Amino acid sequence: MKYGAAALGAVTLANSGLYFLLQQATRSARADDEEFRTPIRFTPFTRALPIPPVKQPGALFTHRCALPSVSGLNPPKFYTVQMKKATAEIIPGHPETVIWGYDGLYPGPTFRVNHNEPAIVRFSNGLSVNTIVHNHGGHTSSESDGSDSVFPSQVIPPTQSRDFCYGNIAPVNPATHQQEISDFASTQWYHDHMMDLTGQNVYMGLAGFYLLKDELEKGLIDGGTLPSDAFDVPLVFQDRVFDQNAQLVFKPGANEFDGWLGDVFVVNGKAQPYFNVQRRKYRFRLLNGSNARWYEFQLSSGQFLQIGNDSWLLPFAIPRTSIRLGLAERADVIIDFRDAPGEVFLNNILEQKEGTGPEGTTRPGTPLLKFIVSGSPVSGDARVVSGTALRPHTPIRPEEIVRTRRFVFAKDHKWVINEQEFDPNRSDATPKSNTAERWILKNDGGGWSHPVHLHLEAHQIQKFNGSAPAVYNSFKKDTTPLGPDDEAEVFIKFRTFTGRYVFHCHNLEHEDHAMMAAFNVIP
Ligand SMILES: [Cu+2]
Repeated sequence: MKYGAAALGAVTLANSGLYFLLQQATRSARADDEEFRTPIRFTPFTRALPIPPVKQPGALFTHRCALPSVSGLNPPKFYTVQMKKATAEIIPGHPETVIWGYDGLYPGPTFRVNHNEPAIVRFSNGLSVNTIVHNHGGHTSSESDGSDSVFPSQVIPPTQSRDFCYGNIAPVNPATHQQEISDFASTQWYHDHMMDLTGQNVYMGLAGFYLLKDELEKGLIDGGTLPSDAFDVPLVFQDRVFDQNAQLVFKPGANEFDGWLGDVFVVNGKAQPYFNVQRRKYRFRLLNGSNARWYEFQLSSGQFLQIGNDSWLLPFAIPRTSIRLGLAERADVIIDFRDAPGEVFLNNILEQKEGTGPEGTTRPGTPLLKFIVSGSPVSGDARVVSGTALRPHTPIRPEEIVRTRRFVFAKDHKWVINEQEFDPNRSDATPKSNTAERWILKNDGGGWSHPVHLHLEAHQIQKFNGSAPAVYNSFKKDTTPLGPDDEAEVFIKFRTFTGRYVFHCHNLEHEDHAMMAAFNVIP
């Protein structure tokens, strides 16, 4: 017994559905412990990859959302999403797994929305726990950002609903009052962000894609540079543990909240699925939606052509042999199957035995997804190749910086930033609207890895451990992964909205315990 009942007693758990699992926990939850291995065996690549349905707008309703005051906004579209329990077949042959899903789906439905077309989404909570929704990578007003409990009025108690207002705009340049189209986002994802419960709520299934498109991206697609929506596939990668009844097991307190790892690899809610593809280029939005597991993706044949990083298209397409994603990071990639063999595996070559962070790489690694390639190469395929121009990048320049702040991520008795636990009533930074700042993000080491996510705005990595970042990381990011002792210097500009937001480690167990801080953008 490495950790006994005392440690487990500290678990914040407002939900009875998982309580019986906690009662079973009497030992450390290291991923290599026999007790926490899924006892169910299955044959991988026997189930098709699920593609989450596209969320359809519905009838308009009375709301209290304040739409952003920018010119050119179209009338909003209205959506209603019900959070509820359902059963799903995650492991082949076991349709009885209880999940918590947006619209009862795991992952949730995919939003596909357009620039200047606001989405007003009414989220109703049919679960027995508090929830709140964050649209990750979104440029969203403070009232609708879902920045944890810094806005208690956005918390959705059971049986209640709240409206979230997504402007689907780019940040506004204060000099011209025009939107900065260079900063318009593509690949966001929405997920739960409820203080103390985020790890549990996301693990149980509360996550989905939120994909945006503007005139520039539409031009790239309609003009034949990028694949059309039919060949644009979101892929969320997660790891899960199941008990003998195929129910999800979540016991983060058993390993001192280092981070909860699973031993079953799940893509779009299915354990190790296959995907039938034509001989053409596909666009995939790779998302690390795990609680604590990092991935490094590599193909068994061929390579990736990266066209986007986190939410934003890159200025030009960059070939990548492998792509590492920390928690919540995304990579928007093209895979070209025209000359591929009949089977291509997407492998995870990163080893990780503890929730603290990843270890070394191993090849060929673990196959997560099998592509079955058939037919003849299509004609008139998407033209994107290495170096193809995509979205222009407007850098934040050093002469714009008005202030430097330093944030140290470390472990005290809890996970802390600058030696303080999260307090939703405290603002740890008060940047002025329409100014840019330099933030130093430092991991104080100890063997832990912390992917740091800043809400509201993209940031630009200037230096990573004193050097220029890799080219694919040198434009816009919303999450910067820090390994042990790493230090990133980032520039961030605060535009369009004032008010309170959070930044935090995106290892969800670290975030819940309590590696998060609030900033308040002041006029
Ligand atoms: Cu962390």
